[in-house]
Amino acid sequence: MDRIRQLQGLNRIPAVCGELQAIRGKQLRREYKLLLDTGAAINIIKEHRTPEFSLQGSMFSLGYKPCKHVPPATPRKNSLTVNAATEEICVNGDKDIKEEADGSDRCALHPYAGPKYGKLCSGEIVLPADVQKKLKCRYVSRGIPFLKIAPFKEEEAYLDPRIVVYHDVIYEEEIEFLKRSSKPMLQSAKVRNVKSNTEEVAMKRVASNAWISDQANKHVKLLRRRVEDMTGLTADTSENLQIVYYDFGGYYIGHFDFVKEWDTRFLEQFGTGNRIATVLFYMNDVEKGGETVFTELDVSIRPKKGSAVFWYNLKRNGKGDNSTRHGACPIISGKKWIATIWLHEHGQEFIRPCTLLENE
Ligand SMILES: O=C(O)CCC(=O)C(=O)O
Repeated sequence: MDRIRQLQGLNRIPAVCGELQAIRGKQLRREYKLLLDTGAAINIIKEHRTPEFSLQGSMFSLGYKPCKHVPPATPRKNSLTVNAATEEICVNGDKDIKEEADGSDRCALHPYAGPKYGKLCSGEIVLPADVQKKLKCRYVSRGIPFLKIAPFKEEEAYLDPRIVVYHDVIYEEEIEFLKRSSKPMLQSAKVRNVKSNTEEVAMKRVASNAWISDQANKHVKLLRRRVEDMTGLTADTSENLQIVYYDFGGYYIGHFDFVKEWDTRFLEQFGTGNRIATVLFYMNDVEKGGETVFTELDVSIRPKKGSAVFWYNLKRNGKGDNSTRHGACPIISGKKWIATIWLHEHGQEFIRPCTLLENE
């Protein structure tokens, strides 16, 4: 029952329904009752666990109400079918539950998830081999004297738009500091409601977060400096460091990091322009799930402790790049800690000069 106690300790619990099938070793069957913090619904998790936890042709869904079980047509070894019916993660509890003719609820694809979120998370879609073979790894020093001794290990995840992963760029001591200092401040993570111009807890995102504003702290200072070396951009106008913690079942469906042009109120609040780029540090390995997926590009990045992913959210012409829609896959086993820095437009004028070309 430890897992359930752990879940009940959360501010907000995503109900998890589904059947997981173990494919190796001795099977243990467990039934769990989940009480939602709303008190409104009870869900049951049926789990078959083995010491080597693995899943086969299973169905997994997140929501306030149990989803209709439709067995997958062709169960695949070692894979997780997110929802056999829609082949997408379904997020109930929002307005997006469709009523079936027979009156039952059915998981409906969240309109903002992006068409491939579920398939990328289940591993059904992977980056095509012809795209993959063009990707390279390299050492990068960018003429910075210190980096000549200790260059960054850069791995391309996608070429256009460019998404790169830097390995071993956040260290144990820094990770421990960030986890320790953010833990007492963690709260249910919010998303922006454009209509009300407020931040609110929503089923699009199930995670906890905290903001580290202590720019004077030596770890934060060093990390920001490293971000500048990695990206070549200035972090002077960036937002505070955001620490995000996902527990079992936590996720963030497909979304953009840039602010839409018409959301002028939000842009004005920043006062430093739009979020030109994102740097996302992984602070632990995740046992199963938790990949960062780019739903328009078929890119899936597995969290690896110490690495960081970097991409531009804006094109050179200042417009939001719609191909950067991304999300965090549900945590199937384990937990996930990340630290994010959003770099802003102001101060980058000479570093990344703009263009008037429509497509650049
Ligand atoms: O957790 C991840 O992998 C993605 C997080 C994210 O997209 C965000 O916090 O905006």
